[in-house]
Amino acid sequence: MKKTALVTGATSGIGRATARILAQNNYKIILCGRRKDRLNELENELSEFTEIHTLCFDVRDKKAVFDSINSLPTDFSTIDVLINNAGNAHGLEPIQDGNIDDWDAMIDINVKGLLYVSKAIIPKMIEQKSGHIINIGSTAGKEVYANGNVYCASKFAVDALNKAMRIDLNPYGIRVGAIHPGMVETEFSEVRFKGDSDRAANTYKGLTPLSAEDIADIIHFVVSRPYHVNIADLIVMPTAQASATIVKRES
Ligand code: NDP
Ligand code: 8X3
Repeated sequence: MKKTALVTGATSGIGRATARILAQNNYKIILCGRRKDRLNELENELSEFTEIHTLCFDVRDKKAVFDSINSLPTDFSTIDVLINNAGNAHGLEPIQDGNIDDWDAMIDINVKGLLYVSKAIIPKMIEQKSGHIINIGSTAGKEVYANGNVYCASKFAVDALNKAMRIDLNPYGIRVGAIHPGMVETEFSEVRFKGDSDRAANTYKGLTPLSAEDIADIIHFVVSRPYHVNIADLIVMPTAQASATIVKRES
């Protein structure tokens, strides 16, 4: 029987690439995001391969999260795989200059949003006595870097929640694991720098960053392991990156 995967942040970057690879590998997909036009576009594209359902909600909106997930039609209501991917960085300033709205956004989306979606789905997985949760963390959740402050804190929280979920859900046979990417060229830097494309492009100048497809490919590998195998924690960086701040760039 086909498995069903719910992907948050499916309208762009890592989430969209993951939805594509899973759709092409026989999963039914629930695509989530706020941009309805992009959800519709991707639904059209992927319907060639599999059954697709879209859910348009903001992960910060607790009620919308629960209403959306509870509205799933029966043929999509058994979620086998949850990809907790929606998230972003907002700003890159020293703590004393940080914008409080940016802080709220990162904590509300990357931490509380991930919790709301998980809380809406985990009881169903417990009932099913099966499920696989992939939390998208970051190297920023393993190592703090200058000006990363609140984004790093939000991803350290994802790292902690990933470990905590694995412990709490262990009695129910639910697999939980995190993937922590380094530099991946997506819309991430455009969002972080609020549409400043030059600054965004500079992030990846002189190196070959990871692509969204590189991470999606790994997510597909992780979710397609046999049931007794749980890849618990995986850090993936471009070859040019050795740590958050040590990056080899060609001039
Ligand atoms: P993108 O900006 O390309 O994609 C972010 C996705 O998150 C979009 O689909 C967006 O959809 C969704 N999203 C953002 N805010 C919300 C919200 N409030 N409610 C619902 N969905 C939301 O970035 P990436 O693909 O790079 O990022 C995906 C994940 O990977 C994030 O968690 C990020 O922190 C993590 N990551 C990224 C790295 C990178 O270098 N790119 C490295 C390490 C981790 P929409 O706007 O339609 O709602
Ligand atoms: C995204 C990677 O280096 O901007 O999580 O923190 S980084």
